[in-house]
Amino acid sequence: MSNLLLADLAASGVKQIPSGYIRPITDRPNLSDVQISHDSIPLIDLHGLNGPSRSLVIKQISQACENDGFFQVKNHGISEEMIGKIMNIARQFFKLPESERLKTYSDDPTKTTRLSTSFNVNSEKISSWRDFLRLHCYPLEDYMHEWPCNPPSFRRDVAEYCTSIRGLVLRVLEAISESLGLERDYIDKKIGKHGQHMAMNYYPPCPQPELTYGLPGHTDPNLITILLQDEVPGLQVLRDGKWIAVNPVPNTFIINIGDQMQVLSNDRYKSVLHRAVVNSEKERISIPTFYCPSQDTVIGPPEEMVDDDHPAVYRDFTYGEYYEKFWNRDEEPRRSGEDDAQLMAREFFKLPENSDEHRRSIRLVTENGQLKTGSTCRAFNEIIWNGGLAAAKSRPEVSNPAA
Ligand SMILES: O=C(O)CCC(=O)C(=O)O
Repeated sequence: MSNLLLADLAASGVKQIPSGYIRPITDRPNLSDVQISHDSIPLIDLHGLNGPSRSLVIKQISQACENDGFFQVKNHGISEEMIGKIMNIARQFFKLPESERLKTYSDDPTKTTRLSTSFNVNSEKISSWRDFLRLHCYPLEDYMHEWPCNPPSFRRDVAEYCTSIRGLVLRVLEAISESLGLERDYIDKKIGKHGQHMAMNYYPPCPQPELTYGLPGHTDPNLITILLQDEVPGLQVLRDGKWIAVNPVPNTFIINIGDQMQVLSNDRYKSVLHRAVVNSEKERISIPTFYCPSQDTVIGPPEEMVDDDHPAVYRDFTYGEYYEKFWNRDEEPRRSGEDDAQLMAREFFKLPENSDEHRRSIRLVTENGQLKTGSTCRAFNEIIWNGGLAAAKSRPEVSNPAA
């Protein structure tokens, strides 16, 4: 056995998890302390987006993004048949013989198609109970030729799914733009050529689920994530310092705000910590689609979101810069509570609250009534980061990591 993949270790019938998967006592899922209820996150009916109830649905989306960072959607326009097909193809893929799966194995996070295990085997100290296949999928023609061709309908089924999910994402992005008081196509235009990745997560049954995670607490570095999960519970989100189980509702998708959306909303919308736990009985599959800006897109709070009462919380940065920071942080992307959230990648891009830069930017805005508030803040941030701190700090070159 190669030991590269978890599925094969798990299938060998181990009764105890290897020590590399065991979390310290202070960082275990504490499964008995998780809140389980049916209305864990709002369920929004997207049917109303197409008619006179549009503004009502947009309000629901706005509240969910502000309060929960997560919501579920029904009447999203993606057929049950397509949902069944994509789940089936993922299940079939993870049942292929190990030698067949390993054809796509790589531990290099810059690869645009790869099967791997855990989270980032190169940097993490403790492994997670997960294998995953990660695919870049927009534009399709750039990536499809790299995808597995076994099962035989893999490329066709996955391409159809990606196209439909992209349609859903674009409708949701329009609604989110409107909910922030921006032009309907603001985000679409802002994120350059757009990027879309998907993962197929496979969590085998785990003999000691109380000792490990499928995925430890993290926020998503991208713009917005659309998650499909099978009928086995496992996803949990953090609310008010407490983990809440988001149990599966058939034929719905779970949508969550990613870090870039939090920045674009100038912290009005929340990119919330979430995690996946495992269980001893059943394997679980989840299929997130990570929608992203293109690497060269400059992200920062839009002028329209910045005023005297809401100074810009972040400096401008490129998504490529952010993504590199996300993957290359010294510590693991494992966050078990709100305090730890201070260490998340987006913290590196904040304008320090009580620093001279922040105070001066507020003073500039309030003392000069002639100038438009948002642009003044933005202009000042640019001076600070391009000519000031950046010169002192020497910003890292933007490389070309997998987006
Ligand atoms: O499996 C899940 O429910 C969560 C997956 C997830 O958070 C991720 O892949 O980043």
